[in-house]
This record gives sequence, structure tokens and C-alpha cells, in this order.
Amino acid sequence: MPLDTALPGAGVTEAPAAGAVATVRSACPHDCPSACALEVERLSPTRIGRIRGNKELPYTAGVVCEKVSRYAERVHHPDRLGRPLRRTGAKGDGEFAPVSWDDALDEIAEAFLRAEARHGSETVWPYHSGGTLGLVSRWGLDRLRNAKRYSKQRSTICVGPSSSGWQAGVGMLTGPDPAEAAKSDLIVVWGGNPVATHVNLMSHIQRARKERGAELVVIDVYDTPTVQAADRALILRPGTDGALALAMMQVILSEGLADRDYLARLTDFDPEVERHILSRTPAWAAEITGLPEHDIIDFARLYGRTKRSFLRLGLGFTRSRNGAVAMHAVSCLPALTGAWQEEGGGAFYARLEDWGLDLNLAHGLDLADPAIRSLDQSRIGPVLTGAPGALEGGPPVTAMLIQNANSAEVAPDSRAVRAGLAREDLFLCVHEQFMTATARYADIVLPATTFLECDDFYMGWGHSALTVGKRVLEPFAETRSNHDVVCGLAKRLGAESPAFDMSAWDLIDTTLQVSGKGSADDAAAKGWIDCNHPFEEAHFLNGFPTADGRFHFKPDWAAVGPYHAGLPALPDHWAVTESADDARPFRMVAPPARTFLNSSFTETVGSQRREGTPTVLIHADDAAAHGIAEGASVRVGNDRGAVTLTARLTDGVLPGTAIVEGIWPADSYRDPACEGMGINQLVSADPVGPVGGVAFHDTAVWVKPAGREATAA
Ligand SMILES: Nc1nc2c(c(=O)[nH]1)N[C@H]1C(S)=C(S)[C@@H](COP(=O)(O)OP(=O)(O)OC[C@H]3O[C@@H](n4cnc5c(=O)[nH]c(N)nc54)[C@H](O)[C@@H]3O)O[C@H]1N2
Ligand SMILES: Nc1nc2c(c(=O)[nH]1)N[C@H]1C(S)=C(S)[C@@H](COP(=O)(O)OP(=O)(O)OC[C@H]3O[C@@H](n4cnc5c(=O)[nH]c(N)nc54)[C@H](O)[C@@H]3O)O[C@H]1N2
Ligand code: SF4
Ligand SMILES: [Mo]
Repeated sequence: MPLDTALPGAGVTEAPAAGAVATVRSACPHDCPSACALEVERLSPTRIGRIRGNKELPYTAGVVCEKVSRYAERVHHPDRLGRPLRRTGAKGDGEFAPVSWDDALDEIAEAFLRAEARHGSETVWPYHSGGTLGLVSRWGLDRLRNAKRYSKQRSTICVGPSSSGWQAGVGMLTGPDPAEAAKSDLIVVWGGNPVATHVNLMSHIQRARKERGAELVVIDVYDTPTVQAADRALILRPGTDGALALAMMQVILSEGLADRDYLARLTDFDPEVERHILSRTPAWAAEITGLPEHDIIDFARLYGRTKRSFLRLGLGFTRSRNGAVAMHAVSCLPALTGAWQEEGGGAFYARLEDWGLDLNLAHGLDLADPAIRSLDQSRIGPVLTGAPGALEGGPPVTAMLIQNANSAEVAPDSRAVRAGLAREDLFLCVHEQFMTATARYADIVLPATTFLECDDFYMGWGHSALTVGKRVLEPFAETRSNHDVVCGLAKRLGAESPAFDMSAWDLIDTTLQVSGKGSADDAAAKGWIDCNHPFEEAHFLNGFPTADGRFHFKPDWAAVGPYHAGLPALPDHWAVTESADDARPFRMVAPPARTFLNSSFTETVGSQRREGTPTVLIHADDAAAHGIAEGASVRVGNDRGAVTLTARLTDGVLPGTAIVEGIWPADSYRDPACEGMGINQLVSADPVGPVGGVAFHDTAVWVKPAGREATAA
């Protein structure tokens, strides 16, 4: 079917004259809080040109990041997978031969049925992650999972620590639209790097600075581009944000800056909490954080005296073993000052709940059996290698379908992940756009469409609109969408749900209609659906979404998640991070690279050119102490593994901290010890309490000149 018949004018904002370029609406599918509404230059039914930000959706405001603006490089990449493949070599070798779609789907279904007959349905583990956040493309796999009683997935890898910490105090993953930052007098970006990771936020912050003379404060562990854009920066030791928050509260309470009326009305603040906070002095926090005591006091006063203060909480500061406790401690600040009551005041972490969508049909929620086990997504390594406890008392995992995930690179403890993926008794299907490190281990590789080649809707987890991504291009080669694969397998596996017989568009339309949000076509005509809450609700003026309607200074961790043992009963700094010692004197932080998105875009020339080569950033004094020169080749390692990187020296990081940006393909690390593994071979898969998740920025390592380590080894 010619494209323009398939999509009768939908989303076309400028009609093409003969031979001219059409500009078509779309939406970014990536795991990024900006969740941009896009405008795509469609050059032909199979080619795009530039991508720009939609000017009408206020949050996007005409801006997109550099990597998506040149998406043509990714969608038209010569290495796109175009045909289903069957493994011909050993697992992980990457040797495959083409096979037909029918044969591939038959083979997967037979393998799943065989596995189920032998070990029961829980032996099959469908697995998805954030490659796309499409309401259909990402979570549609759950419909197959639930209909077939396959093992569930606890999606912890990204938001486990941050979400649980926020829930402990506020109660629900919701809040005001962060575009409200434009109305603030003080914006604090805490443990996030929006210039690199969600650039659109910066437009709204810039407005506040220009129109209101607002101040931007950034709290990070190194001199990021967001730090460079700030009026004031606090560079602290990783994993110590809880201490900073407590000392700020101590100053606010002792200098009479707390809103006592608000505390009494809308929180569980009591004399026990007050006594505890008063014991956490700036001197105590200075010792832990590495910040000068007077900087802590100055910033606490600024925050305490500014009613319209907005905390934009990133995820970075929660990727430590104490991450949930730190998030909870920081989230206490606007409850103490009552900043929530102001427009442009309060805090935002992520809107992952509270969209008012009935997703029973789309995600098969009503088919789920509570008795079926739920495996921790972050612990794919321990799960596949059968580590104690990881299988939750159930059978081994012997069959998987992976969509939207590159676990061999992104999950912690790469050694275990790869050992697991290579198991001879595991049947693995990977549905992918590229031959990733994970796909190389597959028995069957299926070629996937990109967001431009299928229909979907997306939740703006860093704003409050649902965005619409209607198909822009004909699918490349033989690629199929996630929805098509799920439906094709469901038929062969005898799984039942009316949604398996619906197109993605019909499924979205039905979902929107039963949720009272109009039709999919109406939404497509506009480009998005506004789901903003009224001010009183977004700011919790009449109560927080907790059982008693109050913000909780005293969290009930046991009610939040299973790994609650030892979490402090009051807001605090929890000293459980991986301690540096003489053998591993550095604490490694592994944050995103600006032009990669997790492991995506590592294949594009523009991003490769921009990022150069994998580096480790350390303080110049540390470098001198370890005999490391600028640009030198160094090895970074611990008991779990080692990588080779190029050293960059700076005074924009505290001594003892080592920054390694980006999740590069394993062969970029040029180290014989890598054995096909990347940076996450150094990262532990221990679950972060109370719900699980990964301490990506909490790894003790040594850093040595490459030559010296090589001779020692
Ligand atoms: N360009 C780009 N954009 C991305 C991504 C990407 O890989 N590349 N990933 C996307 C995804 S999946 C997500 S979840 C978001 C994440 O986006 P962010 O919320 O920005 O979170 P992180 O990427 O984890 O880390 C952000 C910052 O936290 C800092 N940090 C690390 N440890 C600490 C600490 O202990 N305390 C403090 N105060 N700061 C600390 C890091 O130095 C880093 O600058 O970004 C999305 N956007
Ligand atoms: N060192 C370190 N590791 C990290 C992090 C970190 O900060 N540091 N961040 C963590 C975080 S926050 C996250 S969210 C995870 C993310 O980890 P992942 O969600 O696994 O992210 P990606 O590496 O981008 O891999 C997603 C894959 O999905 C594929 N894909 C995209 N769209 C589609 C589609 O429509 N269909 C199919 N079938 N496939 C598709 C892409 O080609 C890509 O290979 O990584 C985590 N890992
Ligand atoms: S990756 Fe983020 S900033 Fe870039 S286009 Fe997508 S949503 Fe916007
Ligand atoms: Mo993430």
C-alpha cells in the first residue's frame, strides 16, 4: 500500500508540492524525560531528512537534541537489520543465516512450548526495556506474558531507587509539569544533567532566569555542561546527597525558615523528626560530602528563604546503594519550607503514574496472575546464571524474547549477563534494529522497525502530555514492529486477548476512548493530548497521594519494597556505598554520554565523532599521585574486571572520584581483559533497597597507567 494511502494526511503539517519535502508530525520514542513532539522532513515514503522539535507543544518548544535531529543517520544506517536470522555458529559468535518470518516465528513458538512443557510456564521470561517507550511497542509484550502466565519482570534498571525513594515520602510518581520551572525564583537541578540528558528542560529554566532573574543551582559530582550553565554549583562526593539535604534542613529549622503551619497540616513532621534533623549539622555534612561547611549553610539559607523554589530531581544521585534513602531525604526539603504551595515551587522527579489510562487491554493487565513470579530486570545476570534467590524459588529461565533492550552492554555484572546469555540450554530470541552485543547471543534475531515505521503513543515522563507517533515511513526491508511480533507469536502459542487481532492504531484508539481521552485520530490531528493536572492537585494542596494524605518524613520502607532491611526510619545519609580502600582508591561514576542514549546511537557516525573515545575523568592531584598524564592510556578495574580508557585531567571533580561517561560497545575499551564486555563488567548487580535497581554510580575501582598494570598482570 502506498504510504499516503495508508496514512490519509494524518500528521502532515505541510502538504508536499510535487517533488517537495513534507513535514510530518511524530514523537520521540526514546527513554528520555523530554519525550519530544517532533517534526520530521519526509523526503519520500522511505527516506527522511532533518528532525526538528515541535513548536506548538509547550514543553518541546521547538527544541530537540542533536542526536535525534540527525536520526536519518540511524534509521537509514547501512547496518540496520533487515531480515530474520537463525544462528549458525556458536552462541555469541555472531554467525547467522537468513530465514523466513514464518519459519522464525514457528521456531520461537515451538521453543517456548517445549520449554513450558518441561519446566512450566514461568521458565519463559519475556524481557523489555527502554529502547522505545511506546505504549504498545514497549509494554505490549506484557500482554503475551500475562496471557501465557510467563514470568513477570520488575522494571527496576532505570527508576528502581529513585521511584521508591519518592514514593516513600510523596506517595505517587506524579507532580507539577516541570515547565513550571519558568515561574520559579530558584531552580535546583539535583543529580541530573539536563543539558546532556533532557535538553528541553533548559529552555524553561532559561526563561525563569531571563524573565525573573531566577538563580540556577546544580548539584553534581563533576563539572558537567549543566554545571557550567549554572549560577552556583555544589560538587560533592558521590552518594552523599542525603547528608547535604539533612544539613540544609538543620539550617532551615534552626534559623526559623521552616513553614510550621504547612508541616502541621500536610506532613507527619513531629518532635522526633525535628530532634533527629537538628542533630545533622553542616559540619557533619561537610565531612561526608566534601563540601565546605559555609557553602552548605549559604545554599540552605538561599533555599530556605526562597518560597518559589523548584527542585528538578535527576536520577543520577539515586544510582548508589543508598539512592532511595537519598531521594527521600531530598524530597523532604519542599515539605519543610512549604514550597509546594507556590506556582513554580515544589519538586519534580518523574511522572510515571497518574495518566488516567486504562491499559488493561493494551498491556493485558487483567490477565495477570498474582501467583506468577516476578523477576528483577536489573538482575538478568544473576537470574540467568541461577544465583541464589534470583529465581524467586521458581524454575530456571530457559526461553526468552528480548525487545528494546541491550542487556549485554547496559545491565550490571556483564560477566554474569554474558555467561547467562551463552547458556546452551537457553533459547534466546532478540528483536532488534541492529546486531547488538545482546543480539549476537540469540538463536533467532528478528529485525525491528524504528518509531518512524510504526504507530504508537508515548507518555511524557518529564512533562504532562501524551504524544502521538504515527507511522512516517514504510518499514525498512522485512522489519516488523514489536506489536506485529507479539501478535504473530500469540497466534502460534494459543494466547488469547482481543488485542492480538487489533492493529496498533486500533488498540491505541480503544485505549484512549475507554480512558475518556477522545479518539486516536483527534489526538493525531493535534499531535498530543494534554494531561496536565490543575494547580491544586499537581501541588498536593489538599493532601499528598499517601494513605493519610500527608507527606511522610518517616517512611514505611517495608510497605515500599522487599529489600527494606536496614533502611533508616528517618530521613538520613545511609552509609552503605561501596567504600574506596587502598586497593581501590577511586569511586567510579558512569553517567550518560551526551550524544549516545544508553547504548543506542553508538552506531551513528555523528555521535561517534562527537564522543571520540572512552575516557576517564580524574582530578589533576590524583593523576599526579598515580603518575598519570593527560591523554595517557589507563586501566580502570576492580575484582569484577578491567577496561582501558584515555585519562582526562580536571579540577572539576573531587579527588577520589572517577567519571566514565557513556555505554560504549565493548570493543571500544581496547582491553584484553574485556573479553567482549564493556564498562558494566565493573558494576555490581546487588539490588538497591527497597525495590531493587542498580548502583551504576557506586563502584570502587583502581586507576593505573596502562603500561604499569599490564606489566604487573
Ligand atoms: N544524551 C543522553 N541522554 C539520556 C540518556 C543517555 O544515555 N544519553 N539516558 C536517558 C535515560 S534512560 C535516563 S534514565 C535519563 C537519566 O538522566 P539524569 O536524570 O540526568 O540521570 P543520570 O544520567 O543517571 O545522571 C545524571 C547526573 O548525575 C550525576 N551524579 C552521579 N552520581 C551522583 C551523586 O551521587 N550525587 C549527585 N548530586 N549527582 C550524581 C552524574 O554525574 C550526572 O551528571 O537520561 C536519558 N537521557
Ligand atoms: N554504565 C551505565 N549503565 C547504564 C546506565 C548508566 O547510566 N550507566 N543507565 C541505565 C538506564 S537508566 C537504562 S534505562 C538502561 C537502558 O538500557 P536499554 O533500554 O537496554 O537501552 P539501549 O542501550 O538504548 O538499548 C535499547 C535497544 O532497543 C532497541 N530498540 C529501540 N527501539 C526498538 C523497537 O521499537 N523495537 C525493538 N525490538 N527494539 C528497539 C535499540 O536498537 C537498542 O539496541 O541502561 C542502564 N545502564
Ligand atoms: S532523546 Fe530526548 S531530547 Fe532528544 S528528541 Fe528524544 S525526547 Fe527529545
Ligand atoms: Mo533510564
